[in-house]
Amino acid sequence: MNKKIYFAGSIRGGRVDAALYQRIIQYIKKTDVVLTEHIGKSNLSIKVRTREFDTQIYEQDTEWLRSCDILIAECTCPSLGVGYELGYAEAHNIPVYIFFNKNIANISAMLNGNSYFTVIPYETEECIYQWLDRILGGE
Ligand code: 6IA
Repeated sequence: MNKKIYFAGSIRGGRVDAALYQRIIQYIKKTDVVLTEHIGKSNLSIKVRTREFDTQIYEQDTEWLRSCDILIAECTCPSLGVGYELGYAEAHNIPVYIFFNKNIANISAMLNGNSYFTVIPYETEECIYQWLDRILGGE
């Protein structure tokens, strides 16, 4: 209960799964705190901004990463930013869970081959929620 969760999902990598991110965030929020609620917003701007604007995002996100209890990533839609966040979390000893829909995508060998990460291939969305119960329940 009340764990701080950093949810990672693609933004400039593509917003095809934005509605799924939103449902996952709402599910986590029933019991815990999501630091990155904006990831699920349907109207999130993916337009490239100034370097200064992106610096603020980087500083805020890495601060949240350092302070979170768990990183949960949905990686069906590949994203450079999410890949970076996964490595950053590993470097800071944050537990990392990576979901991807195995009927739609393959996962990078750099994630699947790293035993630090818990990689969870799923076929139905319901599987995600069953896993979240285990992860958040601390089993
Ligand atoms: O390379 P990507 O853009 O797909 O990287 C996505 C990941 O980087 C997400 O998991 C976020 O944590 C982080 N990220 C990328 N862009 C933003 C962002 N943009 N805001 C916060 N985190 C971001 C500005 C949106 C703003 C207009 C509300």
